[in-house]
Amino acid sequence: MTEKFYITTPIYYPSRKFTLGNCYTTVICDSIARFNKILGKDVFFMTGTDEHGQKIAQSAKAASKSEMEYLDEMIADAKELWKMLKIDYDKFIRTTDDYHVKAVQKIFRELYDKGYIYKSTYKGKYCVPCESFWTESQLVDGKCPDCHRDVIDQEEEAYFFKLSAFGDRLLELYKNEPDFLKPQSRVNEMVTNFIKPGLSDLCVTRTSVKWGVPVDFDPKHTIYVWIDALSNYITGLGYGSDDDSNFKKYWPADVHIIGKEIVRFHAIIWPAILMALDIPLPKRVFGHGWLLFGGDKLSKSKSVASTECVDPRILVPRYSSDAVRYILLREIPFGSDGNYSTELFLNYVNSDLANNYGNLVSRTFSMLKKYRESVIPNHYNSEEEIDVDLINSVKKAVIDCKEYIETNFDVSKALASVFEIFSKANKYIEVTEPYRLAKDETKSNRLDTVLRNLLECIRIGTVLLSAFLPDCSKKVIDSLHIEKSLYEDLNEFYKLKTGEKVEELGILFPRLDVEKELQELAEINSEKL
Ligand code: ME8
Repeated sequence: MTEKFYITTPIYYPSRKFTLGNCYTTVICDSIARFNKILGKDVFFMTGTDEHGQKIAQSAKAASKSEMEYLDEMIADAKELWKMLKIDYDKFIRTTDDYHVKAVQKIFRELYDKGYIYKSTYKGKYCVPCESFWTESQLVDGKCPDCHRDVIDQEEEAYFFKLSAFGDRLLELYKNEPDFLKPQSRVNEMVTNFIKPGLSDLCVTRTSVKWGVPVDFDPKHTIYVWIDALSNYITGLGYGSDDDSNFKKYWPADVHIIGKEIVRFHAIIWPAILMALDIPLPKRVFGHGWLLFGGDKLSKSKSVASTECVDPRILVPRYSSDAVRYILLREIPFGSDGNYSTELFLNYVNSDLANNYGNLVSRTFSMLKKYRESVIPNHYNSEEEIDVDLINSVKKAVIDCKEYIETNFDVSKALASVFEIFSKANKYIEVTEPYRLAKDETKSNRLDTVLRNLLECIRIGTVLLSAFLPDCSKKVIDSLHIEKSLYEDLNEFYKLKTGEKVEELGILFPRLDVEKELQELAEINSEKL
C-alpha cells in the first residue's frame, strides 16, 4: 500500500496581506510535500486562512466592508499569491467554511459532554492583538510575552477547557515521543515556561467577540479563535462532516510546520484537545525560526520598508517564483532565525541559480548541440577516477537530500545537497575539458562519456530540484524527456535514453546587475510608500 503523507501550514490571519514571512512557511511545506511525492507517497498538503476573531472584524470595519466581503477579497489575493509561487496545495481551508463551522461546534459539544469543558467566570489578562489569554506569571514586565503590548483585565461568564488535567500526559508525550516537537529547544521552552509552572484551565469562549463560531447550545458564547483554528487540521479532512474518508486516510498528520511563536498552541493546547477527544496526535510539530527583515520579524517596520523590497507580489513577477522560493528555502538554517535582505537575494540568484545551475545546464546543452547535434550520447567505460568520483558524489548527495528532509525537514541542507551535484558537475567540466576532447577524433568515445555523465548529473539533480524549484526544473525535465521523476530512478546513472534528441532550452536564470536592481527596487518601493 502506498505510504501516506499529510503536511500542513498554519492557517494565516487574513487581517493583512500575506507577507514574505507567510510565504516562508508555505514554500517550505510545498517543497516537502513535492519531495514526498517524488518519494512515491500519497501526499495531502493543506493550507488556509484563520478568519474569525476580533482582529478580522476590526480590519473589515477599517476597510468599510462587511466581514465576508473583506475576507473574500483577502482570500482571492492570498490564492493568487500561492498560484504565483507555484504552491500546489490539495486543500485550502477557510474557517468560515460551513462544514468547518459545524465541525467545530460538534468538537466543542463533544468536549463539553465528556466533561472537559465547563462553565465558570473568567478573570484574567488578555492580549487583544494576539487573542491570547495569559496568566500573571507569563507576562513579561506586565505585557504580552509574544507581542510586548499591553494586556487588559477581563471578567466574564465563560466556558473553560480543563487544560490543567493534561500536564503530566504532555510531559510523558515529550519524553516518550522525542520527535513529537522539534527542534528540541522548543520542548525545553514548553516544559520550563508553561508545564512546570502548572497549566491553568483555558478560557475557550468569549461573549464580547461576535465574529466567530457560536456555541450551538449556548449561542451568546463565541468559541475561542484558537480552538476554532487548531481544529482546521482535522475538519479540513472531513472530521465532524458526513464524508470523513480523508480523515480516515490521512490523519494523524505527519507534520504541522509552524513558526516558533505559535508552538505553545500546537504542542500544548492542540495535543490536549486531541487527547480529550481520543484522537491520535500528529506525529510531529516543527516550530521553525523567523525570517528577519532588518532584525525585525515584521516586514512592515519603517526601517525596512524604505530600503528593502519585501513584497512577493513584486519580486516573483520580476525574478521568477523559483528565485523567491530559492532564497526562502536556502538562506535560513531550518529551525533558526535568519536575516533576509534584497542584496542577499539578488546575489543568491546570480551565484547559485545563474552561475551554478543555469550555467551547467546551458554549457552542457550547448556542447551537446555543437558536438552531437543535441542527441544524447552513449557512455563508454566510466572507470576513470574522475568519473567514479563524480558518480559517487552524486549518489551521496541524493541520499543526503532525502535524509535531511526525512529526519528533520531540513530543506536548506537538502537543497544545498542538490547544489553540491551541480557544483561537482561544473568542476567535472573544468577537469575533463570536453572542448579539447572535441578537437581530437581519437577521443570521441571519451567525449560521449563526459557529455553523458553531465546529462545524468543534470537529470538527477533536476528531478530533486523539482521539489524545490518547480518551474525551471520542469523546463529541463521536459527538454530531457524525463517521463516520470521518482526517487528510485535517481540511484543510478545512465537512465536517459541514448539516441534521443534533447530540446533547446533558453537561458534559465539571466545574470542580474545587482546595483541596478537594488536601485530600481528602491524606486519601486518609494513609489509604493
Ligand atoms: O498565527 N518568519 O497566523 P499568522 C517566518 N492564525 N515565518 C513567518 C514570519 C516570519 N517573519 N511571518 C509569518 C497565526 N510567518 C494563526 C495560526 S494555526 C492553527 C493558526 C509564518 O497570520 C509562520 O508560519 O500570524 C507563523 O507561525 C505564521 O506565519 C503566523 O501567521
